[in-house]
Amino acid sequence: MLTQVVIIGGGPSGMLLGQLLHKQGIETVVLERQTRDYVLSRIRAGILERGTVELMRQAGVAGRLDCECFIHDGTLLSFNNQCFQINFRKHTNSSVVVYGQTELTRDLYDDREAAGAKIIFEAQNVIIEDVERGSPKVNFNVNGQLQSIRCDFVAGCDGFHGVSRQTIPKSKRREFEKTYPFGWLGILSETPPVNEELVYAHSERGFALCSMRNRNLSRYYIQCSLSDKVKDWTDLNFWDELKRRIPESLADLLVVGPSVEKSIAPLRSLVTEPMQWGRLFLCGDAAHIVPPTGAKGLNTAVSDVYYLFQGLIRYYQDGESGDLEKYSERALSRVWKAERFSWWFTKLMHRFPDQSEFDQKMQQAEIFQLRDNANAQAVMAQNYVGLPY
Ligand code: RFL
Ligand code: PHB
Repeated sequence: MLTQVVIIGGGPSGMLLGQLLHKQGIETVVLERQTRDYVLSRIRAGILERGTVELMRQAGVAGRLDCECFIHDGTLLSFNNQCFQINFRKHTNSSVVVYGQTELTRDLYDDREAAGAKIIFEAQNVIIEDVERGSPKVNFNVNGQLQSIRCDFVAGCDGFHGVSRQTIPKSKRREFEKTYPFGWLGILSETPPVNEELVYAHSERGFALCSMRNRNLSRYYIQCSLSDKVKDWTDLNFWDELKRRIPESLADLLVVGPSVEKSIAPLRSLVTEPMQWGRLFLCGDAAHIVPPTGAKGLNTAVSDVYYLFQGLIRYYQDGESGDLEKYSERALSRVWKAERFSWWFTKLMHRFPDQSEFDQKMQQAEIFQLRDNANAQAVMAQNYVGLPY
């Protein structure tokens, strides 16, 4: 098989890159390890920056998103029983939208299928070769048969557990990592959201987040111990704990119901440098991870897609490889800003096991600074709605 760009990974970054390239007449093959149903059953991001929405529009796949998304002009922050708003619109003249990653990925799958562009599900044992010189070759197994594709470039969009990052020799890459001593236990429930805007809650019992997907689908998270198991958390325990962590006025309004999904995710910050090795380019979670507190993971994956798309377009349309050579530098410059914001917001809102009373007072002082200081609010709002590309 022969193509222009092989995209490893059919998550949101791989699918969006594929769609953008397809619209410009550049041929791609997407290799996805899982089935379509499996990918679409993973509950992940819920908040999209404006830049993400714009790129979906540019790819011609924002029809349903534009109709069904919810625009959020601000978010609530709470400290124990006190609650205040960070107003995005006032400070940035911008907003974010609520639209689930699952739905975004479904839209991208539907469009790719309608366009007849190639996607191979259940592609096993992907091996990437010859990226340093000549044309790369990607080998994989499907239905027990070995196949290979020759191409001009490989986009490694295969997430944190993928093969692309590992393909870059250890001597050619550096990883900067921080793990956090807690995880997030999340549930999805077919109940109306407790509040119109998201609520990020700092409490003595740990962090909690009230989010949503639509008018009758809520997503809630609580900080949990890394040793906790999903089966140990009954729905009843979850709701009880959530109520204790959010302001009483909201706890009184909380509508509870059976969970339709429940999972635990560890929190991690990770950046790989550089994000390119020869003709292999890393995109999204394959290159970097943020803790979910700032809602930056998917949005940063999308900004990588933007820079890589620009580079590939210049190459194919103008014969210029300069933008491709600058890909890693450009992407990383924005990645580190998102990493900083996610790390800062995570440190501010969670209880740490080894935290002193002094540390707690510092968190409190900083949260009150956010409450009282318009400049601090503006910085938070600018980062939350997304820094420019
Ligand atoms: P993905 O989504 O992991 O997709 C990678 C795809 O590659 C496939 N794959 C392979 N395919 C072929 N061969 C291999 N060897 C392969 N290895 C893996 C996988 O099956 C998969 O389909 O990476 P991508 O596309 O870079 O997208 C990144 C986002 O998924 C991620 O950053 C976000 O979900 C993070 N995130 C959030 N981001 C936001 O911007 N806003 C949010 O509100 C938000 N909330 C979250 C989140 C992540 C969470 N978890 C579970 C970590 C909330 C949570 C709880
Ligand atoms: C979500 O709705 O899943 C969500 C929203 C905001 C975050 C993280 C996750 O910061």
